Amino acid sequence: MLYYFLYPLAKYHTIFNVFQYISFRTIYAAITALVLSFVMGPYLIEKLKVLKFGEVVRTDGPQSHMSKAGTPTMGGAIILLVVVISVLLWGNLSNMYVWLLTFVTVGMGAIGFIDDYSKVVRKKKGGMRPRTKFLAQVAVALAVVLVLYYSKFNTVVTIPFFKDAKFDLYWFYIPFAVLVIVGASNAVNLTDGLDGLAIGPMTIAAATYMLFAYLVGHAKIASYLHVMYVPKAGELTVFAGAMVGASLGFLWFNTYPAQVFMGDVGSLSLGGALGTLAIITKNEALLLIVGGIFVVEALSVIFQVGSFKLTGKRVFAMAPIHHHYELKGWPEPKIIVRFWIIAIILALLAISTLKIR
Ligand code: 57M
Repeated sequence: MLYYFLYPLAKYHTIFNVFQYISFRTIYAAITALVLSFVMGPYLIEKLKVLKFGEVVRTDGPQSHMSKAGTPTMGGAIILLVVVISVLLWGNLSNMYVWLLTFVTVGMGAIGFIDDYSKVVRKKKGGMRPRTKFLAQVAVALAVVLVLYYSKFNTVVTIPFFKDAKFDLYWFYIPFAVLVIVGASNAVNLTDGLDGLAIGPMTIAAATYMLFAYLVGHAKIASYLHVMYVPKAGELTVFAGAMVGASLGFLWFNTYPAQVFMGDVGSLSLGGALGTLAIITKNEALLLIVGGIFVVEALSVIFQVGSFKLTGKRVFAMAPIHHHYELKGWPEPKIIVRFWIIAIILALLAISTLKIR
């Protein structure tokens, strides 16, 4: 919004020129989101407590988690609010991609909210029916992917590290992109089981796609780096910047020992946003590296359930994999920080694909 009101003033004073620059607006979108989180966080956490939106901890998990019962949850609503306000302030709202990304973020958040609400407030065991939840996620993702597809979005997928490995998926891009968005949304949800475990790698992944959005949206840089140029995708840098600020702001309160959990309202929306960023920046396959922590967490569940069903034996002491390390006796902060370190290494590896191919 500020872009509309303040950039036209450049004809009176050159200082207002800065509002046209994506880099400037991204930095301030991140700072706005961070400051808003700090300011609104304590108030909203208090509100969640008053509303008795407290976590119901499962009794069959690691026993150390029982002390976390009653921690305010659904804090993801703070993240959503802060991202949306920051994007409305600093984004160019005539950009279709900004609206599509906002739609997925808010849409997945709404599904998560309904699920949390039924678990936490209405005390419905297990929350929303998994089938209903999954179909709702598919509907949100499909709506966005169809808009992209019918606006002649590039359906070619590139493979990281291989310059000439390009595949045009044609109409098959539709289910593929839906899978990326829904998969990312659920993988982040599975990861969100220790204090700061999901939001740390999320901050790192959003920062990585913030960089990619800027590069692929800039014709000259894209051509210099030989990456696919995606006209108008540069504006998503501002959105990703807001995600980085909001995630860091949430980490402030969610770091061990957590004062608040994000709930599905946070994990489903952030995961969906990350998947959509990967799609629109045309770095879909790179998400396997950027979001490597989320991928490994999801795979651990797939292997555990698959192995248990087929052979009756477990691969891990407990899935998702962070529970495995907890049961092996690693202190919670050690698991969390080690996962963050791996997320940073993966982000650097992903950035290196710009040169190594
Ligand atoms: C949600 N939710 C956390 C919090 C957070 C298929 C199966 C693997 C599914 C999986 C599952 O349900 N995962 C999705 C995970 C929960 O956190 C809440 O949920 C929100 C995210 N959706 O924001 O509101 C608990 O996680 C802990 N937590 C923290 N700090 C945080 O910042 O400590 C969360 C955020 C919280 C808190 O204790 O209550 C969760 O883990 O439930 N199911 C599982 O993960 C279960 N695994 C399982 O059943 N494994 C079996 C299967 C795969 C065969 C096995 O390995 O044998 C375990 N989860 C728990 N207990 N809690 C089992 C035991």
